[in-house]
Amino acid sequence: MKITRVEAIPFAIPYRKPLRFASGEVHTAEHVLVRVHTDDGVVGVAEAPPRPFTYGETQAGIVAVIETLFAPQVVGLSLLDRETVHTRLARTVGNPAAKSAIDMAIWDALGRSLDVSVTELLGGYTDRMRVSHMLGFAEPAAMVAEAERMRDTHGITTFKVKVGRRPVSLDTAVVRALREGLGDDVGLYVDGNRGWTAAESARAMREMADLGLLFAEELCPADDVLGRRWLVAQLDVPFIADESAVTPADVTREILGGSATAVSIKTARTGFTRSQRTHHLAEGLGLEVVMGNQIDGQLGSVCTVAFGAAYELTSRRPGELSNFLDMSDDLLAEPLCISDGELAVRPGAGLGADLDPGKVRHYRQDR
Ligand code: MUC
Ligand code: MG
Repeated sequence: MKITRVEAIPFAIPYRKPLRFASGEVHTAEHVLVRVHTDDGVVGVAEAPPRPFTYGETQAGIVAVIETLFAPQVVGLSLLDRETVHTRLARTVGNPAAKSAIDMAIWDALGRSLDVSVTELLGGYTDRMRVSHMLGFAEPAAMVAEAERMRDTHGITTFKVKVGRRPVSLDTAVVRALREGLGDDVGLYVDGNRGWTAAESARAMREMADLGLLFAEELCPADDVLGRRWLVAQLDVPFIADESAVTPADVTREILGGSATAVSIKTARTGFTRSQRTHHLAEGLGLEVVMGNQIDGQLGSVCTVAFGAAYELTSRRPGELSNFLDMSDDLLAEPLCISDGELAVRPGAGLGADLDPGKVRHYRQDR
């Protein structure tokens, strides 16, 4: 179970339609495939999605930091040395997606070595999650049509609506159209990706007060410290910290400071080892948790559901597991399938996600 090699392979797969939101847009999944090899011939896999507009990472930067800094720090360790890996990688600041992909590929390799699933290794609470779909910016009619398609094709009945445009009525009109078009049985929440001021956020939430929202997420920047506390204090729904709370220390700071009342866990940026810490912290503090989506491909979504299904708290709310549906293709040999509004944990050891070697060859960008 000794780690002998860590590969970082850049690949690019276009989206059928771009995802647009207040802090950026994504047209192509320019991710990095990470493979951790052991001396027994086991290979663990995970993917790192760079999000330069949120965390400063780029595809080339992820490859470089893994090859030059992180791989040499983990080669020679055992798959069981996950805390040592975590401590060594934590010596370098930032680089959340690069660190997380290494961590998750190690857990995958460990599960494969022991012939148990990652979900069982983590906690084994259940084997599936309900799915929430993230709707990017578009005209109201197009967003309602997309939500209806997701409901009718995949049984999805919870939607996270991207907001944060100006004037705020652009977005409040969309949320109203979704509620009127889809009825009271669907769950709706909004994510501003820091696009509004605190005052704009408060106005928008007042305009949407009759729409039965489940949550509000990152409507304004956490760095507007007093404005954000003022906003969160007046809301009657949980306010989710997403990009403002990457580490457990960030979560503690945001929650105790009154700048959020719930937390998004994204395995793409905290892997499994750190996501466990955030989960335990959230449980101890009594926080709502949503398993978030960093615009993950299928492999990333496999990781999210593997973690989310492992605990009662993370599987209580629908997880954001469906945006890979907008990609034109993927690397998995057996594609993921969302049906009746649920995504099941992959059967098999580790993450249970085998890659199609032909697709890896086709989409990789380094040869
Ligand atoms: C989200 O929840 O904010 C947008 C940017 C990112 O990093 O994740 C997405 C979704
Ligand atoms: Mg968010």
